[in-house]
Amino acid sequence: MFPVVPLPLSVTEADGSFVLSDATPVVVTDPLAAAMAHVFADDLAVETGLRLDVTSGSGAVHAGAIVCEVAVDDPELAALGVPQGVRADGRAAVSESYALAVTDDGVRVRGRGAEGVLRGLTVLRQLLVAAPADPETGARTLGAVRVVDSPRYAWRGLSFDVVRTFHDVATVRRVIDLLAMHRMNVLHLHLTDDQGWRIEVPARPALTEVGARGAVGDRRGGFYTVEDLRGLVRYAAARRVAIVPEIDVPGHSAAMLAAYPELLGDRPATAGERADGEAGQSTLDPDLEATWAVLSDVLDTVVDVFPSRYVHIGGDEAVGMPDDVHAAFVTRFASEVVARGRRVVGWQEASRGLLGPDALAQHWIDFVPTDGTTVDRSQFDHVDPALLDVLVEMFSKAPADVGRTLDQGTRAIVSPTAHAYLDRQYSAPSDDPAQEADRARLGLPAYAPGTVEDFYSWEPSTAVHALPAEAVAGVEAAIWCESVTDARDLDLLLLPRLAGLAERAWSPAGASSYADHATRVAAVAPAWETRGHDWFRAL
Ligand code: TNX
Repeated sequence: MFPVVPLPLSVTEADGSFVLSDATPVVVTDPLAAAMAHVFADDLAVETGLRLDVTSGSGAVHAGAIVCEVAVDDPELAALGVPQGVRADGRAAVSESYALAVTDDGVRVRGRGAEGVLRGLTVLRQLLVAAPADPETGARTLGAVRVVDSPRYAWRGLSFDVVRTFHDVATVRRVIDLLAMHRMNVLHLHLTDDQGWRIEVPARPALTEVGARGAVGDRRGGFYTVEDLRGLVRYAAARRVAIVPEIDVPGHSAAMLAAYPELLGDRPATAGERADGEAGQSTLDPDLEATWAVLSDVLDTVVDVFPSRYVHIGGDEAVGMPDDVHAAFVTRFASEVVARGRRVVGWQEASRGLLGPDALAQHWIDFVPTDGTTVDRSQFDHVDPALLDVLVEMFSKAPADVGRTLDQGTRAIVSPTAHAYLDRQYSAPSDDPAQEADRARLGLPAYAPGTVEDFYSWEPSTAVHALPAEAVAGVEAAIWCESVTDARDLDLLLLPRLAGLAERAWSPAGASSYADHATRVAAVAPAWETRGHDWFRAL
């Protein structure tokens, strides 16, 4: 068992070993790799207690060290080919490739880009967490091994709802740490929704003064200042995680409408923040220029704060909005993003507007029949009957989104709810009886409960009906927080299933069985625990 998640592309174990101690230096031959080495040394100290010094040096022999090099033209790494899809930060998709060698002489990490060095060092961390430690010195013995690795998909993300429950900056950092630990590279921040507006927009203080007050139920509201967000962007970038900000319009916009009630125009809908967690029925009026004036200020802040190549425009569940009005809204908002030099991501419903070949559509709706038969209404038992007709009508249109996506040359991020929505209840008990109460509480009751394996044993290239493998640009999990009240709840839904998702996105199809994956997850979980994360004990 190789104690690493996701499983690397190629692992060759050999004879020999290397003992790593506080005296082992990390030698970097490239200034770009130095930042990566510092992040590694800090994380390693947290997870193992080992404190390593980072020094710069040449690529020559450094016996007894961890040598980090960037090797853009390395033939072995070049031969690995190109990961599928796009990088959210616009960097070359190949640059996460790396080779890691542990021999009797030391450790060598060669990345095709600086991020390859980081990914390789992250694998080294997991090996060290699992390696036997000398009880006196803390030194750890690594078996000789050679790893050559590259991700399957270039975009490996998590969509994180910070609206239904407001998560503070420290919690967001911890989520970034978890993503980086599992070699994921996108944090999609769902910053706006019916129950709250979470991004400060200096030109429009009402958005947060009014729109950020609430959350679901009586949970406290909150928002991130521009400085908070800049700090998170830096923190994530140091771990080669891109933050993709989402402004979710024209539906899910009740918090924005609470701040600017006049933007509702004459739509037949209810304004005001919804505290109950259901999708609001209020949508923005696209005929009002004031709508676009506010959104223009919002996007100016978004592109100022987030360097990400992509901006997520939402576009989902515009309950009650006529199709043509929704499509025209998405088209115009998307063009506003493009006018600011960025590319567009939208939920799959956004494909009903004009997105084009540079954009991505995030396909998630997997609970409607694709054969033209009617939607099973019983699965929406929990929904307010007054809303049900409108929801069923809306979801009935979802199967046609695939054709609309492909016809425009738009590629897809796949997030099918059955395999990627982490706010799904656990169907099997935890090994820890104390977690049974959590199991009953956590996850949306609207979804059928799922196993941990459901998040591992699926195939992204065929998961969306009628979507061809080559149209898949990436894989994203999602954690919606209607049922999540605090950071511990968040942990229990993220872990261990995020690890399954991460491996699905990184490792080749069929590279490992679920049983082997589960054993490896158990081997990496001590690092979660050392970092203070609880996790749902069901592997
Ligand atoms: C649907 S997924 C939504 C969210 C909810 C989620 C609950 C999507 C694009 N919209 O507003 O939180 O279901 O799983």
